[in-house]
Amino acid sequence: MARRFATHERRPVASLDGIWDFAFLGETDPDDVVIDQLAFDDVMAVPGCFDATPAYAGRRGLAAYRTSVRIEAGRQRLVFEGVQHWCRVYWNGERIREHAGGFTRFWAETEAEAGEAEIVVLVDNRFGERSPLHMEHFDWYAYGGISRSVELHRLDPVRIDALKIDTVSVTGRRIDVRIDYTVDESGPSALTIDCDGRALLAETVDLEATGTITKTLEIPWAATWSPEDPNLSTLTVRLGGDDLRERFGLREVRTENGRITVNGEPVTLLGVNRHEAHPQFGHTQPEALLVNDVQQLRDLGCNFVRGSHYPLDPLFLDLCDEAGILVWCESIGWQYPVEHLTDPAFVEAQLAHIDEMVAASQNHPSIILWGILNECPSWSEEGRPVYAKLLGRLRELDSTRPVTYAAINAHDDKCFDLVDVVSANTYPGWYFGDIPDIPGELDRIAAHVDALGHADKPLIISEIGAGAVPGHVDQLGSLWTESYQSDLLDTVIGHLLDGQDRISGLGIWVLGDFRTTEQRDFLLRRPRGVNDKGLLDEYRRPKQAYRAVQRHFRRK
Ligand code: ADA
Repeated sequence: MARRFATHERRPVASLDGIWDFAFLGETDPDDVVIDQLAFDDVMAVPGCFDATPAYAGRRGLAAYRTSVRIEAGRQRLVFEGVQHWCRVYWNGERIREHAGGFTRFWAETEAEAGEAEIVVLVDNRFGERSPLHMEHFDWYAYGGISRSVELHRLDPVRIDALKIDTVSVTGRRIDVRIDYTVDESGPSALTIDCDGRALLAETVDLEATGTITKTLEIPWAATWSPEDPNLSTLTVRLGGDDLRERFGLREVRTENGRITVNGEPVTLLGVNRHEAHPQFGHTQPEALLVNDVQQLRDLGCNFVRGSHYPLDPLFLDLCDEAGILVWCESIGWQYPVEHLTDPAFVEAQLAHIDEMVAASQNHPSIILWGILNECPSWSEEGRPVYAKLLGRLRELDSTRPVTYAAINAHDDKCFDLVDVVSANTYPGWYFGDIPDIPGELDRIAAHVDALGHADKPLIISEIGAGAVPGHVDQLGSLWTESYQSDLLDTVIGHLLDGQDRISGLGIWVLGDFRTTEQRDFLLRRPRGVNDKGLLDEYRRPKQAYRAVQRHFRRK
């Protein structure tokens, strides 16, 4: 897929992005589909979301995608960057993989003869058992389709499956490198590691059927990555006939004395939440749109973005690495009820999703925080073990970054002891109370967190905002006007930047408007079927609040 660097030089990789054959099968059960009898009567863009296109707008059901490709004999790996929400993959009619949950990379493998291969993917965007991570009443529209890029890799008998690069010491310019591999036959193999074109290591290693190689290496020439000066390095690993390149930055993230530090310097996070949604493309993010979003983040003066509420497009993360924008990367979740959290199938699906999220994103220096389960029952006794389990998995996979979750009600939360960073979503002046009370409410949250014994943990207001119908104004500045939203955010940021020093992070809800299904009661109702708390409308046109936020952020 389009990245800002080539991930392979030796391994043959073909992009399968383009126009695929398509059939919408509606209510059909995937188990009833006879693959060679499918009638493909339409076409669809890959990547793309079929239910964002005019012909299938808002449709839920099963869809079939088909393409074909000429291949050389050998082991083939189909790499999917994201399919919404469930899929089953066929290679020349043979079922080779199922996957549930969008927004993360997974792959399907097979041995194949040379010639033409037909790939069929059944894609289901319905809610139900097959898709335990999705719910109909998320406050965003869960689009369906092969929403991110697809590649075909031809594999060597030696395969590098993952590469993790961690900074051990910024001043000592030392990194830890972990290489996970699989081989067809164990035995000796050549390993070389280069960084920024300079040879770091060349040796022969004895490979088991599957294993991990770890090395601590020095890169004396490498410059430090920081938000102000985001220097990047590229590591190339070659093992047997395979290779893998990853980009990284030398930097350390810690939490100390109630602050997040990057390379020892306390940072104040000033930014926004961001959904990957567009009225015409759904969750698919054309490159031009990603560049647009990063430009607007910079123009606003943001140094921080929260990926709400699922893992972000890898290319967006590349652009954040380059721009020095700090990222909160979060696994999928939105107000799941207690019954979800106590369902073992749900917990297993969350764990698999977290594994995939970390595997795909762990080398981005911009990611400084891992998050889980937005606004879920961290207030309940039943929820607590699930929070402990998922946060524990994150720590196990990556001990170099702090972990957090956004609490729906900080005053009633039971899991703050499990995180490194306490994060609170709050909507004073919108769902509760008047604008003049906003500073008071922010101070009360901070005092409560401290009283619970967490004064040493950084505190972030991970969401705050108000709805504004684009273009709507009146003399009163009433609810849903652009001026109401703008005044509210002006009060919030004014207080956070000048009225207190306990809260050191802000994620405004939200960068851009987006389509939603949330329609429960009066205030939750979304005019135009859109969550319109954006500083931009859904086509990225600024509202009044954009300028108000920009004024504050830029002076910092
Ligand atoms: C919540 C939630 C967001 C969005 C927001 C709102 O706090 O985390 O996803 O739904 O409220 O607009 O009400």
